[in-house]
Formats: sequence, structure tokens, C-alpha cells
Amino acid sequence: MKLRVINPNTTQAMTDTIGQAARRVAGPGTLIVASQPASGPVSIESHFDEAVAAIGVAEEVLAGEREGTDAYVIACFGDPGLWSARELTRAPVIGIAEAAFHMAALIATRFSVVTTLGRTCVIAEHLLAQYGFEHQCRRVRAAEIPVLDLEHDPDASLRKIIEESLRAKEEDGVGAIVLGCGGMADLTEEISRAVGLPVVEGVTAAVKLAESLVHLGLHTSKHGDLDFPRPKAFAGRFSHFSA
Ligand code: 2AL
Repeated sequence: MKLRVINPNTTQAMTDTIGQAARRVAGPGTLIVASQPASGPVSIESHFDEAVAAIGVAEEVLAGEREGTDAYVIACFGDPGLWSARELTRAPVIGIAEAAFHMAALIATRFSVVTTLGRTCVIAEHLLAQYGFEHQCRRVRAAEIPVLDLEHDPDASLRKIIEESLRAKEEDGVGAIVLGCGGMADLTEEISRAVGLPVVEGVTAAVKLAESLVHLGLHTSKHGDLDFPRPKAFAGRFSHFSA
């Protein structure tokens, strides 16, 4: 099984972290291809960053289609471009936020999310509402770290995530923590040990869900809204999307 894990931002170090985390949990028959767009923001921490990154995600899915990919993971916690990616392929496409919410809801009655910057909390809140997890999620919290600090200042970042997770445990009455960034993919064990709660991380959760769907022979439905986009011309810099 060929599983393409797309880091929607353009920071190679984060793509490497995400790829390593995916390979640690992947089954023996799974080949993990970790990729990132050629163009786009180095980190995704605003609605604008997400809008630009979604184009890169679509291009990475189209590249995956040319290589016979069996499933895709979108490894950014805003799940940028998830629905358009599903239109472009029959293969399952899993966002790391939706994967983490589903997994957390299976092991705890309530969970809180610990993400990067406060301004990104609303992105996770919108997804919780869209996916129907508002009732299970008690609170979306921010450790107030810019995304790239996870790469440049990992010790201070880890400390801030643990502190915020401990506050979630004390104040929110939750049974589990969901980590709210693809760049946190390598931190679950340390945080879980320090906080004393199960910690769900989306990259690893999404890999196992994608493998399950492929093993069950389930693909993205092409009946209705997720059918391939109607062929048409695209002008200018998007002419490569033309049918
Ligand atoms: C993210 C993420 O997962 N990767 C990125 O660049 N931005 N989302 C976030 N809330 O920090």
C-alpha cells in the first residue's frame, strides 16, 4: 500500500518529522511517501495561509495520482483542502484533525485540543463544528507557539505544550489531549508521560485510519459532491488544472 502523507506547508524539516512519525506506526506492507508542495507558506497559522496551502495540497494529490497512490493524509491541523482533495481521487483522504477527533472520541468521553497560536483556535473550532465533535471537545487551547518554533526551539515548545496540557487536565475535566499541529507528531509519548493522560496526535491517527480504509476496500465515494470536478479550462497560473 502506497500512502502519501502531505505536509501542506513548505518546511522540509517538518515534512521529515511527519514522515518519521508516519513510518513508526505504519504496517509492514505500507510505503510512506512524505511530500510537501513546491510553493506555499513555510507554516500555516492563518486563514490566508490555509487558502494558499490548499492549492499545494491539490497539486500533491494530483502528483500522487500519477504514482498510483492508495491513500492520502493531509498533515496540517486545519485539514486545508480536504474536500477538494477528495474530489480529485478515488483513494481515501484523511485530515489529521478529523483523524485525531475520531480517535480521541473512541478513548475518552471528553477531550481538549492543545494547538499552536491562539489565532488558530478558531480554525479547529470550525472543524469540530463541521465534523460534529463540538460536544466531545471541551476546549481548544493554545500553547502560544508559532508553528516553526516546534522546529527551531523544540525544548521550550515542548515545555509550553506540556504546561497547557496540564491546565487542560486540571480545568477542563477531560480524559484525553489532542495535539493540534502536524509538527507535534513526534511529541506524544513525552507529553503523555508528563501529563498522565492519553495523547492523540493526528498524523499517526490518520495513517492507521487510512490503512484501515484501504484494507476494508473502502474508497472515497464518487456519488454526488465528491465526484471528480467537471472538466473545464483554468486561466493563467492555474492553466495546469485545465482538462
Ligand atoms: C498547522 C499545522 O499542523 N502545520 C502548520 O503549518 N500549521 N496548524 C496549527 N494549528 O498549527
